Amino acid sequence: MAEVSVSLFRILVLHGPNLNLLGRREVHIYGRVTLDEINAALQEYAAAHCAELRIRQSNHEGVLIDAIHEAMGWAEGLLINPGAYTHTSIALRDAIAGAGIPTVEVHLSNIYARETFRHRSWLTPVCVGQVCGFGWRSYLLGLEGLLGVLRDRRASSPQGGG
Ligand code: CA2
Repeated sequence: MAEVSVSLFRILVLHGPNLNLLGRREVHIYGRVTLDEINAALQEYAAAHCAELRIRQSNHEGVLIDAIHEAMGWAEGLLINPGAYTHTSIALRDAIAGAGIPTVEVHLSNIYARETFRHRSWLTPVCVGQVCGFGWRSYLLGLEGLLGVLRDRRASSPQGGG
């Protein structure tokens, strides 16, 4: 019988500063779901949708940038909640643009309904898209969108299925 091999979509998931505190502080803004619970939900979704995830959280800009560099050559997609670096980091934007990995930016809160300094993201222009305001579900919606984009790209590539 012929063997069918399905190659998994390799995705790096990055969580930025302070997101390790999720579920324990500021629950009125970010909810009661912990980062471990979000990661478990992402892994479950990935397993059901032909994706392999590597997940990291860091409170340090340079560590996040190094993780993006290290993902070049492995990751086909990047899902990132850059935390407050969204609004400050040209370095993170340059890393995403330079890596050339299709990237989706996610936020738990609706950043446009909050303080004006949160309304600007330096990263969105170099991302495929942004999802915000759906709490922990923003991550799953972002992953769904990212996988859809990667599937389309695979299908229309010369070696792809389309
Ligand atoms: O809504 C989001 O996901 C944000 O990326 C969260 C960032 C914030 O700076 C962005 O404007 C929007 C803050 C993450 C801090 O997370 C905490 C969680 C619990 C307790 C304290 C901080």
